[in-house]
Amino acid sequence: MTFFATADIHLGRSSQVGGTQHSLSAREGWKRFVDRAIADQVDAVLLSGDLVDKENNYFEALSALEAQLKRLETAHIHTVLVAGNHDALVLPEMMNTFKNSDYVHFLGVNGQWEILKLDFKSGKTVQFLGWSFPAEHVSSNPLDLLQLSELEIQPNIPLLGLVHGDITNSDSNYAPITQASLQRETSVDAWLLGHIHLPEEFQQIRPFICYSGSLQSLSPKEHGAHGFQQIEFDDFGEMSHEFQPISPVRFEKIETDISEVSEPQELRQLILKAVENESILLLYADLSHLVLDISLTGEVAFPHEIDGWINRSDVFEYETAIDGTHITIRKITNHTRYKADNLHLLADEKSPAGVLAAAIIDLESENENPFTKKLMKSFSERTETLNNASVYMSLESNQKIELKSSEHRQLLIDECHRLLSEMMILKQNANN
Ligand SMILES: [Mn+2]
Repeated sequence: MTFFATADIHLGRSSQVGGTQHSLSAREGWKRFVDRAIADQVDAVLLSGDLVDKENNYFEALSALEAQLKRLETAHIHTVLVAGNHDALVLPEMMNTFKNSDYVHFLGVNGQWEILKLDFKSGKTVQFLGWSFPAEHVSSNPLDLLQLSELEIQPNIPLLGLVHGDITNSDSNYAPITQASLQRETSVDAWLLGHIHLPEEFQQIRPFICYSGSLQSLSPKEHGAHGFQQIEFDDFGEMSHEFQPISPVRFEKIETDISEVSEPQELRQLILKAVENESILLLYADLSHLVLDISLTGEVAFPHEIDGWINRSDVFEYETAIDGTHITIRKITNHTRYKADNLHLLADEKSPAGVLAAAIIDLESENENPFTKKLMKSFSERTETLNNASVYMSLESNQKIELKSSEHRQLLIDECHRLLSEMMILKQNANN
């Protein structure tokens, strides 16, 4: 028996690649997923919430959802689904159309755990357990409400659980689920979670616990391969799973060391080589757009000049293709280090360059000195001010940029190297 499990389709949105392209809409991604389910003649499609992106584009989402659920119905493929925070209010309404359907099963309405037993055409039976968001915000763990003993679970029949919630943050307003509460339910074969858009597998032994991740990468934050989990049960009821990439878009970060570079042409060649070498490793059959963020690393004599080279070049116009996948560069970040003959010697000087050199040494070795302490403090205060600014208030927590202190440190190190290289060049010119 075969099931395709995914979540966070967000019908109504599109992947952020250049201008909006019809082929990269969530709606098209959902259709391709259903094409695949029908072609593979799976037994059921399992959807763990946020199928629809809030109430905007209601009719676009409704028609896209309906059209494909009807195709699945016609192909005698079951769909089991629950609501997430985005579609808590609209999904119950949309499901009215399928109230009497033998193939579409909306579980856990009003935040009540629900069990469904399905007999498949192969003669096998599988049980599904589901909980749906009753409102846009839920601040308690839905697993606390689960009483499996009251739900007439049958032993020795596979049991799959669908729930939307946040395993990453116990203070979340989006159903904070703990790993422990999922692990406790050992009669469940697999927990198929929705909400976090990056695919992740938390536990391989029973119960298998995973976020399938968003079906399609919608933004650069959703990096890596995206798709669905293929769940199989063999004749003995043994479960196996395999992640299947299907997203037409993949955002990826690659790194290239440019220590050897001394002029812009060499930098261009190194970037092209990195794109070519790394891209090959990232391709899969359904991928049409690979969008790269390139991180430049290494030690160079002039980190600040690299910024100028990048800004003056038209590298963002570059486009190539391998096996039908378009490859473009979205962003280049300069993480190069100032190549000092002796940073420690320089750090002993009382000059501004000396202060910077000492700051770099201490930031990199995670030591504190009064200057770096002040830098780190003021940096985190400013980030917090930005995050709490009223213009960003309406963003959801998963859309906000929350920098960890290790990332603060990294940004400060980059900036110190840039400043130091600028200073050293000025000093050199003054001496000449
Ligand atoms: Mn969600």
